[in-house]
Amino acid sequence: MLNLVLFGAPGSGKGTQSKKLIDKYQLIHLSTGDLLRSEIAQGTELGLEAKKLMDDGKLVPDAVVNGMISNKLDANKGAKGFIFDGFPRTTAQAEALDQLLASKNESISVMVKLVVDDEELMHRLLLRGKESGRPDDANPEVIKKRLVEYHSKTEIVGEFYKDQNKLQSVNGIGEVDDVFNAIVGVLDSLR
Ligand code: B4P
Repeated sequence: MLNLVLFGAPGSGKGTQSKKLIDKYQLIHLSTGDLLRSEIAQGTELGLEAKKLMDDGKLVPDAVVNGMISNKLDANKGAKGFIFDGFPRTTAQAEALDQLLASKNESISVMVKLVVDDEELMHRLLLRGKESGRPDDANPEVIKKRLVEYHSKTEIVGEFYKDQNKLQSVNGIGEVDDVFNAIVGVLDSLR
């Protein structure tokens, strides 16, 4: 199985690259952001709680996202592998994911970190906010909060995988296809 953690700050291109990677490697895409937005669209209790936090640029509680991922792993038995997009975002989530996969005799193959500076991230997210109307992308103050959350709680997750010799960094600035080819280079070197 190929189990990829696609990692990076908000707007670093995780969702963009995931779409291309699932086509090439036939992996199941698990985006906690997409799963949460689907709960919001359905108006579930979980969605209503998550919306308040997301609109304010904050992370959703670990137990909520861990539960969603566990359900999705169970629902996709026999998959060739998974792309974890936007998950794990805290060390507690990374530990929970390791335990979940170990219980299925699986593990993370690699974490690919998309490296993009904050100025470029702000520019991309404001642009997406104008085009998509996503509430968390519309307001520069909320984007700033998301970047603070990333630097204070999420960036350290890279160390968790570095300690396992699984962290690979890729330049996330440049043409989408060039970033994609760099990720493919990392994944193909694992085979
Ligand atoms: P996510 O949905 O994960 O979204 P994201 O981090 O904002 O975006 P992503 O990195 O996928 O960017 P994209 O490719 O779309 O999270 C949203 C919120 O959900 C979080 O703030 C949090 O509240 C909550 N949440 C999600 N997971 C959680 C978890 N595990 N724990 C707790 N809370 C959680 O790219 C962005 C833009 O850049 C696009 O417009 C794209 O076109 C553009 N772009 C991409 N690549 C480019 C390139 N190479 N050059 C120029 N532009 C590029």
